[in-house]
Amino acid sequence: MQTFYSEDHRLHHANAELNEGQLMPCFEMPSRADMVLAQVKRTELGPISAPLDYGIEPIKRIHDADFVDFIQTAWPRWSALGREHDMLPLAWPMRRMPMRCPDDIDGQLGYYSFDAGAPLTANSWQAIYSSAQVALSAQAHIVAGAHSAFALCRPPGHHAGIDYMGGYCYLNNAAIAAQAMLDQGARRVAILDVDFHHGNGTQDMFYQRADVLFTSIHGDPRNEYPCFSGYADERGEGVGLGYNLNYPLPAGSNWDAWSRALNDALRQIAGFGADYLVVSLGVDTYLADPISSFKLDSPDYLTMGEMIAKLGLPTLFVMEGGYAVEEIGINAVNVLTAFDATVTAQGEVQ
Ligand code: SP5
Ligand code: ZN
Repeated sequence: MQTFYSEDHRLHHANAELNEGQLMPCFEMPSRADMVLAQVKRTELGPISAPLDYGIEPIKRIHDADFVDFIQTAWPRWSALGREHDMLPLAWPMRRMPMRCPDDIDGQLGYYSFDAGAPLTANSWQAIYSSAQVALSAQAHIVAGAHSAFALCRPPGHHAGIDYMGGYCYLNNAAIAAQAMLDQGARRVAILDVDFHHGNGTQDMFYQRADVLFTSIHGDPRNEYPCFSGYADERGEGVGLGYNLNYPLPAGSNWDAWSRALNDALRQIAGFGADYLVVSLGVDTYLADPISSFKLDSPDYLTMGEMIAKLGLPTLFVMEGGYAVEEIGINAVNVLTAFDATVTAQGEVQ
């Protein structure tokens, strides 16, 4: 399996995030991608390529243009005010307030985010943009005929919606890739989000559409971030009704419970008739993850890769969360090596 990766991810390294009422060092840090890349090399998963530049258009196919312009230009506006520390929002529009975009940078930060979990720094935009290009490049590899590809994206993307960032996410790499597949002739794309957190941003993108089936297995929003979406009764709207499938699971869920949800999601995906599968690959379901509460162990990720491979679909893996830095590489690459081994054993085209 070919990996796509950009060194630019290092340009995004924020100082602090708010967790349990305290500012603490960001869990989403550059060493995460380093650990995954090191494990890709160690297991000889396949070649590693730098991304090509597909420009801003494929990003604006799925994100609101004003939102993208805002992230791109936010830092110069911030630093012009003499501010040199990370950008964090201050206030958010709330129930019964008018949804009007203010002029002020602090107001706009709130308008274009849903939490304080997506700080922007001086060079974040370059990292964010390159992360999206990594997903687009891996996607192009699959559209050109490869059976699989791994987009080692950082920062991650699945919490970013049409016009908002949050949860360490700015541009929704998986959604951008899925849309690019459709724009090149795919009729249907399925997305399987296995990150511990609900992929609220990806759900937002495709909620009213029937050409993308979104499935997500995650911590129950009654107890877990992102707190306000991910319930099982969020099933899509209009023509999209029935094409959004959430599997909220209780804290402490182990492989038994988790894999039952996966089996069901895979059955739904098989019946959907997708041309491609995009996997939002978060490994924060791991038992030692510092911000999550599932109990998957490293060998479970092998079984996960095997089960996904049995769908027989050309599959794009997009890196999302995972904060047990020591094990993130082992767990993510376990999914990929087991996927490859299963495909080979089945005698499919590689
Ligand atoms: C991409 C990704 O995995 N983003 C995750 C962002 C999570 N940010 C908030 C973490 C809060 C952890 N504490 C929650 C305890 C819930 N009761
Ligand atoms: Zn996550």
